[in-house]
Amino acid sequence: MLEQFKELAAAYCPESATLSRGSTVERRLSQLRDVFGDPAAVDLLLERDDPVLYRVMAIEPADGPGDLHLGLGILYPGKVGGEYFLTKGHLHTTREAAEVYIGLAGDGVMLLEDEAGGNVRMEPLGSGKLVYVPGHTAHRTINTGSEPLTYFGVYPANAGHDYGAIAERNFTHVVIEIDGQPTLRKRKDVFPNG
Ligand code: S6P
Ligand code: ZN
Repeated sequence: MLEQFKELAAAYCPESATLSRGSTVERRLSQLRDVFGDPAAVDLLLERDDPVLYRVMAIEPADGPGDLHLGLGILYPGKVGGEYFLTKGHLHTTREAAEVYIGLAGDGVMLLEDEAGGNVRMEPLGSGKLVYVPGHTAHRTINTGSEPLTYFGVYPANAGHDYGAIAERNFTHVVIEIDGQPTLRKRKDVFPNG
């Protein structure tokens, strides 16, 4: 596990915010079209370009279910339809599995929403910031700055990712810029049709 962590850290180049090796998942704007509140604004942007919004390099643990799983995320800056670039967001398949996010560089927030949708909050994630994601909590990363936001996610090896629930109903809140500040708002107040 320690060797794997070192391998992951060594593959990350802070200057270029890229990964030199490893299995990397890449998500482009077109793959998140319906995640954003204004898909028409996404389509307009897609006429010109389909940028990579984020990359995740994951290290699978070799030591079984008691081990930890590591993900290194790089979320690029940008906006579409008034929303910052963001990740799809997910719950863990093993709902009680928690996660710790360790911010490495950039500025951003995490949107946390318990499974029932009753407890919603936004927590800062950026260089030197830590975010604890309890079990049963949907989580999405949002880049609110002008540089790539990079972070480690550390979670139980048996956590798994459930994207289905979020794809069906999305988060109930969005983070948009108001008076220059990332601000949490109810989705239906910002995107009545979204
Ligand atoms: C995994 C961890 C992160 C995310 C990454 C991308 O549990 O939370 O590594 O995978 O932020 O987000 P998403 O929602 O597309 O997996
Ligand atoms: Zn997670």
